[in-house]
Amino acid sequence: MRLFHAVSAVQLLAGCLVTAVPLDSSSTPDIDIDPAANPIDALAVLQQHVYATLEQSDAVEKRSPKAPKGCSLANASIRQDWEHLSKADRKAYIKAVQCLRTLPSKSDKSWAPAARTRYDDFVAIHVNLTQSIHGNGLFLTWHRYFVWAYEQALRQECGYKGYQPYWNWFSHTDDIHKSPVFDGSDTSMGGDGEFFAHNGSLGGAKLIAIPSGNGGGCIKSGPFKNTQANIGPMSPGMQGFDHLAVDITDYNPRCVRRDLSSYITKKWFTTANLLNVTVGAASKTHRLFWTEVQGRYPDGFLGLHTSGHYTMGGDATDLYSSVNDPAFWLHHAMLDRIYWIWQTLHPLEANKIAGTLTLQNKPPSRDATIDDLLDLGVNAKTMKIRDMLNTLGGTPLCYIYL
Ligand SMILES: *[C@@H]1O[C@H](CO)[C@@H](O)[C@H](O)[C@H]1NC(C)=O
Ligand SMILES: *[C@@H]1O[C@H](CO)[C@@H](O)[C@H](O)[C@H]1NC(C)=O
Ligand SMILES: *[C@@H]1O[C@H](CO)[C@@H](O)[C@H](O)[C@H]1NC(C)=O
Ligand SMILES: *[C@@H]1O[C@H](CO)[C@@H](O)[C@H](O)[C@H]1NC(C)=O
Ligand SMILES: [Cu+2]
Repeated sequence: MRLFHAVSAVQLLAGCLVTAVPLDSSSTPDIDIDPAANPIDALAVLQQHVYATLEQSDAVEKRSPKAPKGCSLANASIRQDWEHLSKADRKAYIKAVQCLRTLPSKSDKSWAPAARTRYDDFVAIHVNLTQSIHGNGLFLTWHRYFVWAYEQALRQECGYKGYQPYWNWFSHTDDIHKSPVFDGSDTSMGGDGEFFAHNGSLGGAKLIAIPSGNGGGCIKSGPFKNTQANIGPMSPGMQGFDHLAVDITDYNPRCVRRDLSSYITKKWFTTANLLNVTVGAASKTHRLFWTEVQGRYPDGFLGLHTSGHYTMGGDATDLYSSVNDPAFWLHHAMLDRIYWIWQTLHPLEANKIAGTLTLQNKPPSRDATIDDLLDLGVNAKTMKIRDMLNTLGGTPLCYIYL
């Protein structure tokens, strides 16, 4: 059965039968995973626990149904690992993304004159709101809604029949060039950039130096070879960009650049980091989870989220306009998956949020509440954080990860 394709290896590895996590448990769930396990296997064990927990809560809900919410485990859409999609399904996704990068923009021309395509509409709102959707209490739910709205646009405006796939960060960490997401084949999201001599990247508020890889220039192979960006870059972490854009009024057509980094994947996409945020010390409260996933830059720790951006390198290292890289969405779906795994395993913390309304609380602002609004501009109607806390909430979210 497809759901548990890794089941036998995983059960051996876990050394125990997978049982559902008690629903009223807020403390660290009792999941015993060998810290020496391969991170892909560790993640598969976590996934099984999550699925068992969801089945259990689904059963509880069926016994004492409240108001119908229009979404259940049985009819939720399923977001899958890029590697588990058939080649035909990958091509269908790629085709829809290329369609969005061709359709005309719907944004107000006086607000975002640099936005030319429907894809740019997503880049533009992200750039415009950068200071209020990162390093704060909106970060996880705003990006969850952002990915959802993009998935809707692919389906409704570009005829895509599937759902948003994710890039499993823990796969091909020894050599990211071998990942089916980045191998440059016609079923990838494009390969590395052309070689461009540069002096690495500075990540994590410019505190963490990352060595150059073998790229740095335009994506050189695959369906997104030389693909065009129109907005940004404003603040790239990679060195060597000649023109920096001011804002979304600054039309800057150019190719999307990459510098794939196995240095990052080997260093940070590890079992220890995965387990810490899902079942370990950093999983105990929402605040701990959120801060650990974002990174502890002064400690030299890039965190899972920023590591994904710096694995791609190039345009994806720009806090403002990283959306230009078409693999942005596969990365953010993976981040959302980790959030979903953590939420399911920590039900008493799952609906909490942490952080203020401003980036690293600069300038200082009040704490975010779950009634704060998530603005996606022309891409979707404004919703509250509370509507984005449950991927099976049905208003409008109704999906799980596999
Ligand atoms: C999904 O399942 C729920 C609960 O059984 C039901 O109320 C809802 O109508 C279903 N939604 C769709 C779109 O089938
Ligand atoms: C964002 O848009 C508002 C208008 O809606 C504008 O005043 C502001 O300067 C923009 N900021 C950036 C960084 O684009
Ligand atoms: C290259 O980057 C490193 C690390 O940030 C820095 O120490 C060095 O001065 C840089 N060299 C040049 C030539 O810019
Ligand atoms: C786990 O996360 C905690 C909380 O942020 C941190 O102090 C600790 O160093 C992390 N452990 C590992 C092994 O990374
Ligand atoms: Cu972002």
